[in-house]
Amino acid sequence: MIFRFLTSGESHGKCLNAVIDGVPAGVNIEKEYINSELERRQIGYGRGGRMKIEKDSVEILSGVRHGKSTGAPICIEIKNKDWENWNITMNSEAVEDTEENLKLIESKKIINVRPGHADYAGALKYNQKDVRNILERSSARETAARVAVGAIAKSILKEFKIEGMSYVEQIGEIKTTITKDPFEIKEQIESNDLRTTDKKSYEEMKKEIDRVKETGDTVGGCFKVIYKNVPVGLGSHVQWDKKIDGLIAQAVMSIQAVKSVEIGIGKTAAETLGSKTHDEIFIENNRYVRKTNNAGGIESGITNGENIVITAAMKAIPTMKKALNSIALDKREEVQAHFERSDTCAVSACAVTAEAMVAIIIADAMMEKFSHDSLDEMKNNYKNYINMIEKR
Ligand code: EPS
Repeated sequence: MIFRFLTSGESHGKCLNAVIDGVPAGVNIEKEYINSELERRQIGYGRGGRMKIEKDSVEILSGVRHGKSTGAPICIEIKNKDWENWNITMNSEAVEDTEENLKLIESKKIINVRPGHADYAGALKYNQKDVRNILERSSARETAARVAVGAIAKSILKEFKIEGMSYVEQIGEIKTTITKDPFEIKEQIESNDLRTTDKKSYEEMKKEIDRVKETGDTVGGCFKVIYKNVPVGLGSHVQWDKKIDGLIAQAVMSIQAVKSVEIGIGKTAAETLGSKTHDEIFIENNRYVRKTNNAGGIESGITNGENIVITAAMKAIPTMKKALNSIALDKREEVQAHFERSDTCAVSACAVTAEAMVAIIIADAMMEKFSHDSLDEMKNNYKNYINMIEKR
């Protein structure tokens, strides 16, 4: 990968960070734009009390000068406002062992693992007595850093008019279907706090979240991510690790609580005959056109110029008031799983994170194909390539 990044930070730690390497010199990197993306992730009917505390905002610490990338690694930081309530429990240094401090730290210790979370396997793998040491990093709070990184990837894509969007397609069993080009209703999607497509679905989904919340349960759902104006020829058929569908699937599946990722018609392909699966090619006004996009813009691991269409499913969050049967680690006792403040539903936030992850994969593939030292060089190479393929 050329566009590489790592994140660090705990859910109730001081901050989240990311170091991003490979961004070409000369890209406009605007703090306001990154913050607007962070805000999109924070909105969401069904989110818990934490979102009322946080107002995510990024600090750019390196790699950007007067609003433009220099080609050097970019370091970003997002402060956790909730840190002020956790600075004793989560401090990186030893805290004074007063009775009050010890009592507080003990009260935040977790041994009752939550089925479905990283708690059990993580505590065993890292040999941790306090499951908080696993919970803090496995928390989806980390996705704020990914969205900030995704905003930087999107800033590169903007230069090539590549545009993405996402929407919530399903909450629990409530589904929405759209017949229109989703880009045409982008504003409508962005203007409701579930990021879904129409008023009727919105009201039904909201009702479902309220109902689930009342019972102390949680609910998941499905979302779509779509990118348009992606050129033909990103990714490759020649090696397994160059196939862009595989890279996208890994990137989206890596988001906390995502359980499936489909491209194009996805698993429906199993029951669809070849004649109805593959997108036929025609010539209209001297251009190659397709009337369907069942492939979701990718054939044999290479983008084919159609919209990239991804559907992913997010499971219901495993932190539940209606606690599940579980065990207390090291005590070998059956107990009720741990509960602390959490979200009832975070599908709309997950969709924004997935949009960011896909932007990262597409930006990386663009840089691999068109070089990445400077934006100017990248643009020249892009132009030459487009001229070349337009003659075919
Ligand atoms: C999360 C639990 C909740 C969420 C959090 C993810 O946090 P808390 O335990 O502090 O209430 O709100 O999500 C975020 C903080 C965020 O920014 O998305 C979890 O356990 O994954």
